[in-house]
Amino acid sequence: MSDLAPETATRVSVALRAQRIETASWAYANSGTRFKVFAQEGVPRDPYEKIADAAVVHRFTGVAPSVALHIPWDKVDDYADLARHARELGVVLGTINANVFQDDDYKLGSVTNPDPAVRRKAIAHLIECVDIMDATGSRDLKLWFSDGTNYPGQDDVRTRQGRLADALAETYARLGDQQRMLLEYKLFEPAFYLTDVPDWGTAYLHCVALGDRAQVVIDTGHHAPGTNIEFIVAMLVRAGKLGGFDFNSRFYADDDLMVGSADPFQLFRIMHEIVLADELDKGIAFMLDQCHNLEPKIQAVIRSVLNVQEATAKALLVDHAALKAAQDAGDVLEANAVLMDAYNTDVRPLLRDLRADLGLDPDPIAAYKRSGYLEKVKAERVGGTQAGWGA
Ligand code: LRH
Ligand code: MN
Ligand code: MN
Repeated sequence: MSDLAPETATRVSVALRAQRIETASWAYANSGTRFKVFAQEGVPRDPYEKIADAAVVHRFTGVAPSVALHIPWDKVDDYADLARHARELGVVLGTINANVFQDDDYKLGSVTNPDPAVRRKAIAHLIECVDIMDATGSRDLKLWFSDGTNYPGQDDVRTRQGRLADALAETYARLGDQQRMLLEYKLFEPAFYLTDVPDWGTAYLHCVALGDRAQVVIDTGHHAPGTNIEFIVAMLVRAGKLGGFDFNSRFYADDDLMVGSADPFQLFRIMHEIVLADELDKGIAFMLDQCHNLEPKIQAVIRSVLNVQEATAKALLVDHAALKAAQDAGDVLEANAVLMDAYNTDVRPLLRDLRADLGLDPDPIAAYKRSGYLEKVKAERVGGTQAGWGA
């Protein structure tokens, strides 16, 4: 039992019940670094099996009912059938991620490539992804471009921005009324001198030019060390342009480690901005974008979902009235103490109660381990696939 006041526990539980965290198909497949992929036993051999693993995460956590796809990593003949398979397992297909970063043609860029034929190929893929969204019922198209240059003078900055804007506009025009475009930025990598969408300002400018259904996505691993990500959250929320998160943790660059593992306090600060703005259930997509190179994958995804849930619970415990009173009084230390009180609260008893109320095991990881699922798939699946990179 949690020792919070009953009204507080009820308020927090109601909000947590409504929270949705989307897992990523590629987290379940083999992945690695530029140097080595460590294959694991029992990993999915096709998109159908990735969705089966995602459904297991939802079964034990109760808050991860959708799974993002990455095209063409998750290419199938019949996407409506894949969506049916997901529904049968109790989940739905979520965000469609376009991959215009792996073909040889994209060496000098995809939608910003100097060659019009390559640009056409890339735009055709983006539009194909919207066709897939129609078949899967997905709301969001998430776009990350590896486009950039390695050397000063290699290509013209403004010309590339124009090509990018044209490609985004053509794709945006193809979206249905209920569909959104999420534009993801990343500081650097794989391009090292110039990246065409390196920061939230660039993404924001393109999204504003496109319209209401174009929104920025924040991948927590895509910033310089020391960046105040919660400030970016606040700015985008204020502008009505925060479409979602790709959650993960980093120490150095785009490490894609389990969210909340490197810096749980940062995750709390991010969720605090969301809760403070009352944006927890207003359409922002909370997605995981991680890979689990060393650790068992399904268990790691469960851990990640729980980490987001714990950070959210703590953010929901911040006493907003006390915070505002301290801020208005200019009481620096009291304002900080209000935040730290919430952060330092042990929310695990509350989460255990919540899960029991939902008919779930209070300890999802223990329940998953007891279920024998991993042993079963290790026996059944031979020759799992790689998510797509790191070979
Ligand atoms: C790029 C990125 C982007 C891709 C994913 C696999 O680093 O974060 O979201 O789609 O990784
Ligand atoms: Mn990402
Ligand atoms: Mn990334």
